[in-house]
Amino acid sequence: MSNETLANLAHEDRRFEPPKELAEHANVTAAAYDEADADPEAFWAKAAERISWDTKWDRVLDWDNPPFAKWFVGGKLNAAYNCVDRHVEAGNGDRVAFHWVGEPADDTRDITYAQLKDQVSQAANTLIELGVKTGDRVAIYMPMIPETVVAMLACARLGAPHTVVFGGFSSSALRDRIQDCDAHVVITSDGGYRRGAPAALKPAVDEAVAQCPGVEHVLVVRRTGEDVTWDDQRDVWWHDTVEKASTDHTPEAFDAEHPLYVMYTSGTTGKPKGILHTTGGYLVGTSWTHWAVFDLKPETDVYWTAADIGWVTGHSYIVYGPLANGATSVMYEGTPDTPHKGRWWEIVAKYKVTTLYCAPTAIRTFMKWGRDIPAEHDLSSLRLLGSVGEPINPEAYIWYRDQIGGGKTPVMDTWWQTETGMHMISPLPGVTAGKPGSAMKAIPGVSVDVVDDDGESVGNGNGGYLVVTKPWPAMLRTIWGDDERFKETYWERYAAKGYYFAGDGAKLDDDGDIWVLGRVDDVMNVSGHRLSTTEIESALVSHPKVAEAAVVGATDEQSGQAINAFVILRESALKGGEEAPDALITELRNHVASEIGAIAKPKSILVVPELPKTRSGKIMRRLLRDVAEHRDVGDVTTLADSSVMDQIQEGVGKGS
Ligand code: 6R9
Repeated sequence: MSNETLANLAHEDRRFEPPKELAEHANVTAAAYDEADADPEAFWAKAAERISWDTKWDRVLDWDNPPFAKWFVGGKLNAAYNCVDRHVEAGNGDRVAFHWVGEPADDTRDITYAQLKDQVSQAANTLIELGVKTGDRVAIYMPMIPETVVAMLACARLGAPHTVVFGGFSSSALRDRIQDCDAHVVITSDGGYRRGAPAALKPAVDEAVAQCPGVEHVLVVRRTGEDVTWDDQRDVWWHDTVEKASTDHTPEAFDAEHPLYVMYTSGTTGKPKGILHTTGGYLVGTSWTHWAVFDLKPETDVYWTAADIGWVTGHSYIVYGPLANGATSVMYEGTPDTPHKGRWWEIVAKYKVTTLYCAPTAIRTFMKWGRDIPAEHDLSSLRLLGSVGEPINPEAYIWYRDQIGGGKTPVMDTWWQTETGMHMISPLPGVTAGKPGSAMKAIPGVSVDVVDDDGESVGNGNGGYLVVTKPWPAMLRTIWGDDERFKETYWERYAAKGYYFAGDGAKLDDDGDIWVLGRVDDVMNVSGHRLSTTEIESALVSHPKVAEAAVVGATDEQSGQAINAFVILRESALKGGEEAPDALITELRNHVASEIGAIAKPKSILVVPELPKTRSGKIMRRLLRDVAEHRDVGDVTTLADSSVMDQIQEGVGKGS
């Protein structure tokens, strides 16, 4: 990364000190960093005391055979017991675990820990009836309904690793995942609600399972009541089985390294990687970070991760972290604009949400819709905000803090991955003076660095590759069924140093704080200058007329790569309904030039109505690159809305 590029991002000099009141009562203070630095294993051993163990471990970390880690060796525990039973035993059975909000207005359910315990036990008893044994994999393909959490915990209770396949994935994606982990049971529903209408799921399961001879049973929740095709031998209704099963089930304790779940994520090749997480270390890592980074006070906080459970953020921060901590959470089924664009804020006001965790792409969408919409609701209960999934540009950070957080809430920009399982880089709310756009430092107990091609630290003021230098409790243990690929993908590049290669570029500013620049494959090389797509996107979004921007490097004969930008204009810039005039495009190009330098001026800027995004909110730049390079667009099955690409290509046709 050129120093010129780095200097440009570092001109952000706003700082936000922790609110005094929060700092005074914060769960974690600055001392945690020193304590963890002095002895990381002792630090994690102490964090592990927050979890209930059936048998205590006798060794914190076994790193004798890297990169295959074992945490809390010899320890035995049950994840579902930790998430549910122990809270009931502690007298908190009446506490609400989830305020569940369905998409249709007034379709809500509050579920207490005691009710959750009964339901999880019933589902576990049903899975046993269906032949599920410890170690068997179970696929879950569900909408955002409470039964999804119940299903996951029932699997965990039996030691049957679940693989949750995001409900927006196609039947072929589901089939590939079922086959890869050889699941014999699939849990699904007739459908869910999306944008005001039922969206079917069962037909995709039928299609997938037709090619999975190993699947013996499909357990189906009735959610929408729409007609479904039924196979009497194979399919069973949840309400005929789970809801009639016994609420008695004694959880068995499993080894700390017993597989908890497999979560598929895309890699650089076509075949998705099944990331394996195990029980003890994962629960310790997710529960500690959820408590520390969000300063969770289980008695008074109402916590909301506005993400899908089919994504790792949902696993770690809707299910395992919050439940292990006995938190009260909101869980919402639908989209932010159904039935109106103020839905989220209505939910925050109704449940007095204190902590909201979402992705920058959502924040930029709200920016586009305008501040008047959240302003209509009482958001004063919010005391902490979180961001995850991609770099948050300073403008979105400030808007989030000011318009949603009333200018008083700290913003936790959490960097982590499916592979890391838990937060790795983040401010701490009672300690860190936040800088908009920086994820700041590794959390206590985690060691990261920014290194060059040889694995040497680049030092403050420079950019390079983000690595994790020591094992951490919630780390992935392997890629399901493919130890070789696990070693190759993450550990080979810095084998000499024993570092985990995250695949992200980052820079250290003069204070040593980390600015994550995005995937290294998103780094462009334009006429020999290395430029980050994020940096140019950030410059575009800092223009008052731009709501959201995506930048890709398209192959260019002259410059190696040329910068192609796709922008969504703010509603206010669109007033009058005229087509984006050339003058605006020129204005935007000049704006980027003045923010970063002439070298960063996009070669083309296309105004689009939407950007292609995955369900987890990541912009699929690969598809935009196809457009920029005049190719047929590739696979669009993982898009949240596949019609977006048609709209964009229509725009290209018009030559706007
Ligand atoms: C949790 C999650 C991981 C990739 C990661 C990075 C990007 C996530 C980020 C961030 C900058 C943050 N990413 N959080 N980039 N700042 N706060 O998103 O997992 O879906 O596996 O994605 O997301 O590029 O490598 P996953």
